[in-house]
Amino acid sequence: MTSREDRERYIVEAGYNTFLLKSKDVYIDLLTDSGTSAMSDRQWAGIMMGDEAYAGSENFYHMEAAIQKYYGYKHIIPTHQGRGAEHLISKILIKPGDFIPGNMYFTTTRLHQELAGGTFVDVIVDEAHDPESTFQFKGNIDLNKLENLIKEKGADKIPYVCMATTVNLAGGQPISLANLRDVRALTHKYGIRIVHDMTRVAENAFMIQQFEEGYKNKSTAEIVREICDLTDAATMSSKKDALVSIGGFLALNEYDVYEEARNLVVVYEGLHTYGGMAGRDMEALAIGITESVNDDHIRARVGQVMYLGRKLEAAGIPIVKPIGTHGVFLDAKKFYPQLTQDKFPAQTLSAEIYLDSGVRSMERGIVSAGRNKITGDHNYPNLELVRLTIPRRVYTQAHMDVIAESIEYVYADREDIKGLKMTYEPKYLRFFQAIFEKL
Ligand code: P71
Repeated sequence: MTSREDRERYIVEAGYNTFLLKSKDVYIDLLTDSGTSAMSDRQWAGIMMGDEAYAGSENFYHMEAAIQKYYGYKHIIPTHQGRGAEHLISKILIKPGDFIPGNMYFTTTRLHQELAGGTFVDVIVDEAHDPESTFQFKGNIDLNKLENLIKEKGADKIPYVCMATTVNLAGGQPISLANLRDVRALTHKYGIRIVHDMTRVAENAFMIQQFEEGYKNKSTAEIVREICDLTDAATMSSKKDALVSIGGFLALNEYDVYEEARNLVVVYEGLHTYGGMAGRDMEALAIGITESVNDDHIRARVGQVMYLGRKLEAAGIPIVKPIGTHGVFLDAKKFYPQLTQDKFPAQTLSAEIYLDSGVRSMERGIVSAGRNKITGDHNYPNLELVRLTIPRRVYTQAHMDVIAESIEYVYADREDIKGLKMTYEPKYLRFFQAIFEKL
């Protein structure tokens, strides 16, 4: 624990950017659920069985078998984490001038699409951009937006649709299977692939089980498989759903694309049987995948997020509705209506929460959205959010109570807040390293 006085110093030294705080100065760490979950006794036992051979490690085959069994994809390329897989698939499938529709952007995903010469186009349903809308499947793709784009640009300019389960920047919102089946039918009609960002697929499957008609008697594992079977390829950051500290993969059903990826991975990541992962980490992943689709685990995981969300809702704090699966997202525009978006309301709020209690959160608003690659202006996203992200199997309900109490204090003190100005801005993914000063 730290004192308020300590934290005043630390946040200035970190340039009001929670990415730049030292972890030792953080009390409850809600920056991300990425690589921060606790591994089980079985996973730690698996770590001891690492086969660190350069080529053909036994652990690779265990990981490959788990992916094929639970997710059903045919060919697997390990990568150091999700963005390694995004890099490879973007390089292989995107030509300069192409368009990549997706259910809302993700920072690293869109950047790799742009670096490959493509342009990301958001085709998520309008409800996803409205924090007040209680529509249950805000991750859904708007079929009219997608078909209009295909007609306007031509199917040959669209190498794939990028479909995420769940949608991180919308607030951890799920897609429904009914919607995915419609997207599948439409993309078949035009001969377009679906590439699945399956980073939080088990959490999405759980929401389908709870809220989509016809799924309450299906297991999370069965629903996960049904989602994957409707897609052609997948990128995975195993650091989330799959309960490991590091790792990812690219999964493919088309042999030709696999062959190219298997060749390219040796340039950027490592040999195709380790791709940047240690043998022991591939073993932990094989076991983590099995645990991630366990119904009791996923109910407890999402249940804890819901617990925090309901508490904040009951206290009248403006949050994104419905409550998502990996965190609770605070609506910074409503929290600080006095701040225009260029005063970085969400960045300001995440700093104020840290100052109050040492709870670390993440900005997901104008700083994360970056600049328009043609005009150079800030992108002004409708969603200006602070994410309180819950790591899996780490914190107790008592921690959730402390977090809620702190947010209530910060909310009570909201009136005097003046916002921030950015004094240093890196070229890529600026939110990681940008520096701010108090206005
Ligand atoms: C999260 C992260 C980690 C992160 C990444 C970028 C900025 C801040 C934090 C990573 C994801 C993700 C989705 C849906 C791909 C990646 C990249 N999320 N897709 O939420 O959520 O995976 O980090 O393993 O490279 O904190 P990677």
